[in-house]
Amino acid sequence: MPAPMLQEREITRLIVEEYMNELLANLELDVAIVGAGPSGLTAAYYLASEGKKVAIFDRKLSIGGGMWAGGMLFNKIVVQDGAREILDNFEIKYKKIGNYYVTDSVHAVTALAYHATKAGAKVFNAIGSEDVIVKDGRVRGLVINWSVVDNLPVDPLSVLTKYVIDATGHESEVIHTLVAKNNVKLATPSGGIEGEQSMDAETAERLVVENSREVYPGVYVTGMAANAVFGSPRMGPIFGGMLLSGKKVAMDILDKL
Ligand code: 48H
Repeated sequence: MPAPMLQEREITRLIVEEYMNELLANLELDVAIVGAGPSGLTAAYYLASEGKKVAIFDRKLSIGGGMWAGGMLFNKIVVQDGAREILDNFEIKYKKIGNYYVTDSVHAVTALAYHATKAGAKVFNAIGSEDVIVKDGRVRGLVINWSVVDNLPVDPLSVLTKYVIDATGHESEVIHTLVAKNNVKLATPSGGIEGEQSMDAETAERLVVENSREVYPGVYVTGMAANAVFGSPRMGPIFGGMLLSGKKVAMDILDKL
């Protein structure tokens, strides 16, 4: 009998071998991004486009964060004029209505993910970050674990990185863990986490770009996490700030690498 063209053992071997090769190749990074929402994907694209070694870890199986849902599950998003160039960089189609650009959220998420990964960023989905490595007053690595083991006593693994970006959205999880476990002072007015304020789209969109910066040696905040850490308002379903914020942290880190 001739050997079958498709062999289960070979399919399994290819998946295991290729995944492990990629994991091994990403144990030392230029930038580890936690969270594959709009800000994390945008930062990944601009960093990877300059040849930097970038991996994004998202604890969910599907990436895109809060962008899929548009506003209240109406899957459209609104972007302001200042971020139109970024829409164009990602080849995102939009409709211009007055000063606003309206696009489909599913189209926008898939375009961000396509261009970030095409530029060379590696997405590890279903892997969460549960801690960081801190040595000599600087974050130097990320502690990662399968998100499906959430309630099991499974020790994590770690990756070394020159920079970590907290792109975890409202929860700003990387910074919360950093502050909870270490006696650290952040580059915020109080030295701690200021906490997110109620909605004010105009102020929030302006401040989210300003707030997108290094908040402790080796860690940047971007997107909603930046406003949560620096005590600024939420903005509702306008997404230009997320894109501009991701680009801003990427450019700041590129200056240092
Ligand atoms: C791995 C993690 C972990 C972890 C979380 O929420 P996101 O979409 O984040 P942003 O900041 O890029 O975009 C925010 C936007 O979606 C939003 O919520 C807005 C504009 N709100 C305004 C308003 O008024 O409500 O994505 C964060 C991602 C998600 O995919 C999470 O699964 C992931 O981070 N994540 N991944 N390890 N510890 N924590």
